[in-house]
Amino acid sequence: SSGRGAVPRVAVVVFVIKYNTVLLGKRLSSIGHSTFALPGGHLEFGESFEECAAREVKEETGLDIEKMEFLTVTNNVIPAAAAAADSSSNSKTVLVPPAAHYVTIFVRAVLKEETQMPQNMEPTKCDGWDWYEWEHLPQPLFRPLEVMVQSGFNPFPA
Ligand code: 8DG
Ligand code: MG
Ligand code: MG
Repeated sequence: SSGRGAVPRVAVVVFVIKYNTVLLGKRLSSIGHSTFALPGGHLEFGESFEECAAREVKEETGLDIEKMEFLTVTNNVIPAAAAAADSSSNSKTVLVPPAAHYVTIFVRAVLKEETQMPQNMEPTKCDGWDWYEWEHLPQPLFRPLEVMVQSGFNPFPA
């Protein structure tokens, strides 16, 4: 939510790593609609990052993960679509509040059982999940993920 009284929220998102691939799904939510993103969601009161990662991945894909590891955190101020689309203004001044503001915790994890197949558990929020090679990521990526990839970030163990 945005506007008066809006506060930054904490999200935990997960690179589920299988060989040289990661799990991505095309978003159907209003924020980042039609872009490819990691499974993940809001940190709930009292949860650890690891618990949130496992819960969100289970809720969204049906997959059981393990070996959760913290990778990094980013600050994501997501502009309102109306502001982003406004090409009539030459000013860089933000005239409307951001659509959302997330402090996003990036975690990596692996499958408990390698034979598990992702299921589209929330079909109103996601078009479906699939594995993508890091060198052949689908486009467009969800903006916070795109920014990380562009910066050279790599989620795979060294
Ligand atoms: P919930 O009700 O299940 O808790 O939330 P959700 O519906 O699963 O939330 P979400 O939009 O999937 O994730 C929360 C926010 O996390 C999202 O709006 C922005 C931030 N976020 C990033 N990068 C990514 C990403 O790669 N994937 C996802 N799912 N969210 C991300 O900054
Ligand atoms: Mg969720
Ligand atoms: Mg989600």
